[in-house]
Amino acid sequence: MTTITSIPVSSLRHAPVRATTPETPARWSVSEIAALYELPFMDLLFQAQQVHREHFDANQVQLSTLLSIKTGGCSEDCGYCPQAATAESGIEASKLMPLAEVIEAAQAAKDQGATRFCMGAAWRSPKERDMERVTEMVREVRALGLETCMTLGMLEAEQAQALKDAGLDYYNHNLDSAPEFYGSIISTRTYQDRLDTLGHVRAAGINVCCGGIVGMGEARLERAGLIAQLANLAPYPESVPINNLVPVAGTPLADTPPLDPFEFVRTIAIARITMPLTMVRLSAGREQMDEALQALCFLAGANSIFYGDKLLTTSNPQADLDRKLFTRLGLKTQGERPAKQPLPC
Ligand code: SAM
Ligand code: DTB
Ligand code: SF4
Repeated sequence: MTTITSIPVSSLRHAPVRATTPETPARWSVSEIAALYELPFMDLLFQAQQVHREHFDANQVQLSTLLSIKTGGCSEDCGYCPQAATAESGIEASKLMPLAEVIEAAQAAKDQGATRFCMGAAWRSPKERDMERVTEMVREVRALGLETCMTLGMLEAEQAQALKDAGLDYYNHNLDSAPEFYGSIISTRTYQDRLDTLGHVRAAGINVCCGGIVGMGEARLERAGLIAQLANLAPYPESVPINNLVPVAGTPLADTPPLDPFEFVRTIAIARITMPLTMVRLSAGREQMDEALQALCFLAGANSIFYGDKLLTTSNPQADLDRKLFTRLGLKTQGERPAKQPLPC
């Protein structure tokens, strides 16, 4: 097993050796990342855009579509989540979705232009009887010519290996926040539990998708702490979803004041600078953003989104609105030529 441990802030205060490969990532101290947050907004975005252009086509986005294959009734107590059994969100617990429905949704996502299909389950961790069914889903979705991603909660080493054997491309498991803030949001699993799962996923040879949520009432230093944890994973994740809290009625975080939108953009920019080769995904919260703010997120280095009218249980911008936005911005999607620029009116 690959053991990953959370890094104490004190051990990170040395000068970083900058490197651009995930295998030899730069070591980022929390204070260095906090200093990036303090930069004038324009300087930060300029730096992020430079890093972005060194490694990516700045006019291209990758599209992943989500499907909740098992919704609600979760035994965990994540304070942001409408699917926790303890949340009074009105979400009914459902059983694991039949394979045929999953395939149908995956085909529809492909037809809309998604290249990756991400299946999420409201579990603490999958049970043995679930493994056969989820591995079958991976095989069938892959057979459609889509990349596959799953997010099923904590995994043991053998479960990660079984998913790898079925052909799983990515596993999503988020650190969610800085270790110092984590305990005020979740009590039913530890930060180390999450790092252990990431270790099993990495050891099985599955690409790691790992990010977090901002706007949960954390301090700027704690946002910096989350980015430090992600950027100092060796290798750092191939894919980093940055979620803006979607405040859902009936959850403990329902009344959290919204984060300053520029602080969200800063977080995207800093993820790009500290993890130059990762796909930075502009994730939950897009429905609450206007198009200009989303464009700023792309300028800051986001190059992937969740695409499709629904996230897991909450809504996401309509796919046709996203396509219109791509056209207006001249963004092309993975495997596509640049969208034609509209004439200025
Ligand atoms: N149950 C699995 C687990 O937690 O590991 C997988 C599904 S869980 C819903 C996936 C991720 O969605 C969470 O780790 C969290 O980062 C994100 N998420 C859940 N509710 C959210 C919300 N209200 N706003 C933003 N992100 C949210
Ligand atoms: C991730 O980081 N964000 C996605 C995906 N990974 C699974 C989930 C967002 C969920 C938002 C709340 C909901 O729709 O239930
Ligand atoms: Fe359960 Fe995942 Fe929601 Fe936590 S985030 S309550 S583990 S579904």
